[in-house]
Amino acid sequence: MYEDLDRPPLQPRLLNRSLPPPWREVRVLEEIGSTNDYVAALARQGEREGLVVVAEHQFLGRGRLDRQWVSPPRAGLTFSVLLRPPVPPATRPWVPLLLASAAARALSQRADLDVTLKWPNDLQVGGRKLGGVLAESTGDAVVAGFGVNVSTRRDELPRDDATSLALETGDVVDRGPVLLALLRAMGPAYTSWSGEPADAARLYRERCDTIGREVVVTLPGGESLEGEAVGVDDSGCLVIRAADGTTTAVSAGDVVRTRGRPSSPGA
Ligand code: BT5
Repeated sequence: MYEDLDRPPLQPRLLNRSLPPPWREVRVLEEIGSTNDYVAALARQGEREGLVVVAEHQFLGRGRLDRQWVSPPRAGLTFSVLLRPPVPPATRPWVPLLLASAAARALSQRADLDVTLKWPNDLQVGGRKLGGVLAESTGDAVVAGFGVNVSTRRDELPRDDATSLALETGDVVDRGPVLLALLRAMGPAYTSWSGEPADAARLYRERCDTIGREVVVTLPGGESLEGEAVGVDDSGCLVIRAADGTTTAVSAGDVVRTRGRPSSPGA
């Protein structure tokens, strides 16, 4: 029995019915430190691509740059997928971004919301963080971990600018159908991808709400860069144009948007 009626457990049998390729299996774990660590360990042991591991409770969830991903049991979706994309190593970083673009589209349709991407890997609604993606690779495997807040209440979220599907829609949202919608969007996006960075970049730009905004980007070393985010190039870097007209392509960092609305999101 579970006590919170808004948070029913996932049903592996339903989740494993009619999964599109490349997904082979959705494995539901009751509790694990990090689904990314679990899947990466399996990848190193030779696990084939197409495994999806979901945790009902993840107690050591990781974000980028040693940050944490926190979510109460069964409040959100915390899962990782294993892929072995037949593309050169330099192209692999596009795989999680391609999946994130498909995820944003699926969440938008499913919940009737405008879910966009904040560069590089946030799923957001109106500037509020709904989810995030942590991509890691081991050998030729890509492990893409997704955290999505589903029934999470305001007092359970770690930041004021975080949100959940329930908070945005005002409805009770069941995680099972949301996970299926995500996998059904991400599977075909992956299998139909040409492997060309430019094709993944086009899909990513269509969903990226950072482009066209005035931003401050904090770089991993602590420095920051200010200017207009004018695009995301074909290697996934955010291109910033400073007030003096110089442009810089940034490969990692955190974006704080200061103002501006994208004039044409696909540009
Ligand atoms: C991310 O990192 O947004 C990537 C999160 C990926 C989590 C998934 S869950 C399944 C898989 N297994 C893992 O161990 N991880 C992946 P980043 O951009 O670094 O954002 C982390 C920051 O987001 C934290 O420092 C908090 O400020 C904030 N944060 C933590 N939990 C959050 C939540 N539930 N909702 C919104 N923001 C959150």
